[in-house]
Amino acid sequence: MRVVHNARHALHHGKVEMFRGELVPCFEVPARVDDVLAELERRGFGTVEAPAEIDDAALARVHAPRYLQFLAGAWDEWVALDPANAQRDALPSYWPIRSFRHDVLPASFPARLGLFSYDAGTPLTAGTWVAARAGAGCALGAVDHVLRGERAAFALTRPPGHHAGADFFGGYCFLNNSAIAAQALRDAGVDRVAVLDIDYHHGNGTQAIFYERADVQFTSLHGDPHTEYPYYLGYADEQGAGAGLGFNRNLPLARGTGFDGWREALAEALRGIADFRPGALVVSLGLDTFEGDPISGFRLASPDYLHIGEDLARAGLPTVFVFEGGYAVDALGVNTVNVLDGFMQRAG
Ligand code: SP5
Ligand code: ZN
Repeated sequence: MRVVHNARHALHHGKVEMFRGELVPCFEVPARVDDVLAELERRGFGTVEAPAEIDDAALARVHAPRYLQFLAGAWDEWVALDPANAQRDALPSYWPIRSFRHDVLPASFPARLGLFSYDAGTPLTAGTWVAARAGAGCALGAVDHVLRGERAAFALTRPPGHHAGADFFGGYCFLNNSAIAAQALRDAGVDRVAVLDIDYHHGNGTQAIFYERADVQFTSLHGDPHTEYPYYLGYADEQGAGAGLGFNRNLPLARGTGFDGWREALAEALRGIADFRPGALVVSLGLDTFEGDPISGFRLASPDYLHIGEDLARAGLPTVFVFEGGYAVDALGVNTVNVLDGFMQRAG
């Protein structure tokens, strides 16, 4: 399988995230991607390559211009507030929730930081924009391979993307790589694109981006938002709106779910995808469903990921895999490559 790897991913390295009143070390660290790359090499799996230079127009097909402009200049604005900020991550502390205005763009940088975000767990750092932009390039590169007839391709990048909406960051995500991939497939002439999100956390950003559209179907398997992040989206009754009604599907599962229950939900998701008759599949590949994940609650074991790959291959669709979450760094390489390996074994 072709692997498009973002060599600039480590330019994004947050120090801390806010958790229960404390700043704790980030879970989303550069070692994650390095571990996957090492396992790809160890198993001689795939052809690893760098992405081509990115066309920013592909970002603007998914993200709001004022949000992209903000991200591109955010670090410089943060340091301009106080030169000492160069040593600190930028974390928001104000949010314009219900009754506040979203149309006004305040001059204050901290005010705009909050306007364009939804949690205090997603540090913006000196290299965030460069890393995220190159990461979107990986998603586009993987799309190109599939458009040229490859059975599948893998965008290996961080920061992840599926929590990022059209104009907000959060959940360690800034640019929605899976949404950018799905939109690029549509723009290249694929009539219907399915996005399947198997990260532990609901892909609220991807859902929101495509919620009113019938040309991109979104399906997500995730921890029940009643108890799991991102809490405010991902419930089973969210089925799409307007033209998109019927093209959004959430399959929330209880914390503690093991592979048997999870796999049944996957089968159900794949039946809905088959009914949609898509021309391509984008998989938001989170590995935080693993039993050893430090921030999640499912109980999948490393060999289960081979079966996930096999089940996905049986859908018979040109497939773009996009790397999302997964924080048990030592097992992340094995689990990720198991999915890809199981897929290729079954895909032939
Ligand atoms: C892409 C992705 O997987 N984003 C997940 C963002 C989750 N952010 C909230 C994390 C809460 C951390 N909880 C720490 C529990 C320590 N026992
Ligand atoms: Zn996740």
